[in-house]
Amino acid sequence: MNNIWLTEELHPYYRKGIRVKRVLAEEQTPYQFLQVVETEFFGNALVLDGIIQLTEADNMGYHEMITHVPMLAVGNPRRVLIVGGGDGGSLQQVLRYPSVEEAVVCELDQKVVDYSRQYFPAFGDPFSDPRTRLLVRDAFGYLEENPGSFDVILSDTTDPIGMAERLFSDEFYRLMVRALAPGGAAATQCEQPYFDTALIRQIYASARQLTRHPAYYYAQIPTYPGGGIGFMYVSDRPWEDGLNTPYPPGVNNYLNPQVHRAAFALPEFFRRVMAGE
Ligand code: SPD
Repeated sequence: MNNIWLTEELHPYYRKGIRVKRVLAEEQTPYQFLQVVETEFFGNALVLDGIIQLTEADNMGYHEMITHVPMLAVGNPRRVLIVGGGDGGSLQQVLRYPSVEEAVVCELDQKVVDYSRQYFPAFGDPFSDPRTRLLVRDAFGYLEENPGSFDVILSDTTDPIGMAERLFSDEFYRLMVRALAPGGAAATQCEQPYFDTALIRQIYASARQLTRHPAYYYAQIPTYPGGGIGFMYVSDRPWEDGLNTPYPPGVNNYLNPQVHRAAFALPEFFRRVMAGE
């Protein structure tokens, strides 16, 4: 076993590391420093600007939870928009639904798509599915141009640093909700309760102004800071609508009915934060 560690420092007061076998690819794209590494335990990992985005071993918790919670709540989603998501992990889950007629992926960095297609074959090359439309562009303008258009929107982004910061703003949430069709639902990458409390609270407040049933939920992802990450469910429809919807064809590796319900249970300190107590 060699001694190369990928040490991530997303927060100035916290570090974590995974042991790396070798670097498979690295390139400075027009937007970010992209690496694909082979790790000792987690399989291949996609790393952007030094931050782990996904690994083969534990991405299922992220992609199944960001995707299926809103998709199941809507029931028979036909049009889906993924903001970011150029790795294809969420897209793979979206395309499991026979009801989906079109899945638009609005990803700024073509290189994320290209390298992911090469190094994450388990995603099944969802970009070659005829229902997929890849738009290599910024999502803000696209949301503005498409009010009332999508049954489900997923904001599958990097962390709120640099160019991605705007994707966590009130303005982004306003545009995203405006782009939902009536009865639609969105889920967004919404960070870590311990480290990002103020940001999550601000987003929740914004989502409450815009929709009737926003809710925060959480998934365990060992390679993310704190061992997991949360999502904001944003809709006029309660997330519980999804509890009795049959799963789409294919295999779940993280989501089951118990996990679905439990993901919305918040630890007491964080429940108080969200309740404004
Ligand atoms: N701190 C890491 C957060 C990563 C969120 N993006 C994941 C992209 C997977 N499609």
